[in-house]
Amino acid sequence: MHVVATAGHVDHGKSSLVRALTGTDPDRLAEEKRRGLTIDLGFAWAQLPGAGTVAFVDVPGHASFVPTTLAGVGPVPVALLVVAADGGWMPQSAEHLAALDALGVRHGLLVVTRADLADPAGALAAAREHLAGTTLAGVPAVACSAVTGAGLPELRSALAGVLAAVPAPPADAPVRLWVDRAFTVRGAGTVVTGTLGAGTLRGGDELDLATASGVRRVRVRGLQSLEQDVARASGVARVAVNLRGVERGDVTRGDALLTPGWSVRTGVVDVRCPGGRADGEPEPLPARIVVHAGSAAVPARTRPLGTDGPDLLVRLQLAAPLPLVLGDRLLLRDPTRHLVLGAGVVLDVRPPALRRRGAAATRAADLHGLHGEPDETSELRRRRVVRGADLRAMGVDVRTTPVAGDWHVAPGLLEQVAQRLAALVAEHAAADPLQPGLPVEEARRALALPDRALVLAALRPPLRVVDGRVVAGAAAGELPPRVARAVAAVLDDLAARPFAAPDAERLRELGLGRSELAAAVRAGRLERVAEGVVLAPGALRLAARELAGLPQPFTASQARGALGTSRRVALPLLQALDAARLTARDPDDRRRVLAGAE
Ligand SMILES: Nc1nc2c(ncn2[C@@H]2O[C@H](COP(=O)(O)OP(=O)(O)OP(=O)(O)O)[C@@H](O)[C@H]2O)c(=O)[nH]1
Ligand SMILES: [Mg+2]
Repeated sequence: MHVVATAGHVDHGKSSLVRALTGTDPDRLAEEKRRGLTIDLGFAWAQLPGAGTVAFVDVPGHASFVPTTLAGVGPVPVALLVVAADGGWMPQSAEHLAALDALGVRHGLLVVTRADLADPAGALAAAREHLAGTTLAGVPAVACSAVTGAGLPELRSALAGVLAAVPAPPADAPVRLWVDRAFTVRGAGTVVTGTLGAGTLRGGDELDLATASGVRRVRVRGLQSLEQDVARASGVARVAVNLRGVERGDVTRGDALLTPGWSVRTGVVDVRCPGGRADGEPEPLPARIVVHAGSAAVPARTRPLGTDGPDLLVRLQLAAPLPLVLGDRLLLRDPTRHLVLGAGVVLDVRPPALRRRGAAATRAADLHGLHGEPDETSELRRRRVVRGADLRAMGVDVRTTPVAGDWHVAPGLLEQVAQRLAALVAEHAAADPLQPGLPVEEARRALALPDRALVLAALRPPLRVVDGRVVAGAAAGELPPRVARAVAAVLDDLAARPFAAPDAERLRELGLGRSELAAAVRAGRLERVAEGVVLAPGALRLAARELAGLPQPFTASQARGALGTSRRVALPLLQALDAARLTARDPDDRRRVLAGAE
């Protein structure tokens, strides 16, 4: 199927032309028929030899209805620009052409109609001049009369030729159906219609319905195309979608049905306005404009960021969020002057806030050279770290593998982070050699990473994580030389009398305070028995072996004698042995060595 939209000034014969081509009057409303004026979008279709089924979206030409016109034209890839032979080029001829140009519509026909009323040559020549320099420059032109039928065969064959050159969009592309009508069908519920530009819709599909108030998951209950029930429809197509569980009041023109996880519903976008403004003036955009995307129209504030060659780089603050992807072409318009300002090509759907002075200029520099192609490498470079799901939502084809979880990072970033992490760990150790390492969370913050998993992904030997802290593996057993010397002296003392733990005075003399002892214990150089009581590594097992030589059970003072130590050490040592399940204490306070302990 092909979908073609009309365009052109009021009363120039658009609806008459659609009726002449399809046999159906696209003006459905009583008021339209009474006033002889199109007020709302009209739909009609026919088989066209050489082109198959062609559906027409007929738009109003009156200046008051331009938003409706754009809602119809927005998602349609082919246009019939209609100019009356007896009317000539008129304001909405110009406004509609500027809109088609901004939207990048390249396929179409110039139709000079009402050719039975005046010589079409003048209107044709004028229109050709206006088309020059737009996306529709050089399209075929046909003169005809909807009343006499003259020129219609030529029009049909020219249209078939144009349609043959329109590339078929990918059927497996994500779906974004901009709603152009929503209504209730008795017994079926809410139905929305639109022009499906690409991708495939199926009965039963789950989709996201994006509206001004939010996004909700909906299910396709039934599908029609051109009033026929269908199981599936692929773009380009006119479709009517019956939605389960959606009230008529929940959905309106400008809302969109989306493949879940694709497109970012955003209120802020950075755009490139190619070639400055459509009217050729180099001046910046007005502060307040209206942004048209698909069938949606929302007011927006503009903030100039800078320029890139002849292009403006602009931030748009949308009054209501729109579901957008990178590369979308927005139509920018000044409704007060009936002026199409041009296109805004979406460069970023999640731009950073502009807080500091000069942030706009920095941002413009970041956007230099970007044209909206959703390129993974360039997105990764600018964003450093981003979730794969977010990239896909922006319209990026994600090909790199995540480095941790769903996190993708800029090329080379992980190596930089790994180096920086090594430096941080070294700095941390230098600042306090007795500290057990840099907490992972602290490292995450210092490295400005969004997830601890990324810190772990950047660990390179000899770094490793012990108890939630990053330590340099080789250094883990090392102590500062001063502490190492003091510990060696303690171990010397203990070599002769392994259970005569150094007393407070000896420890003070050696400069071994609480944190030094803790570091020595962590490094596996001393064994902690109690606060301030340390022995050589393996002392507990050694004690259990000594005590196994006593008649069982034994008293604390027998144990003290056997171990050759003081009460200060023996009592906590026995408790430590109990805790380690090397000994067990009887109710009478005597102990026995447990089997396996010796
Ligand atoms: N003689 C003659 N009259 C025509 C021709 N095409 C349209 N008309 C008449 O021109 C008037 C406007 O035609 P429409 O088809 O309603 O024009 P339109 O462009 O759809 O108008 P809007 O939708 O309101 O913008 C009607 O009275 C038509 O009968 C034609 O080829 N020859
Ligand atoms: Mg009409």
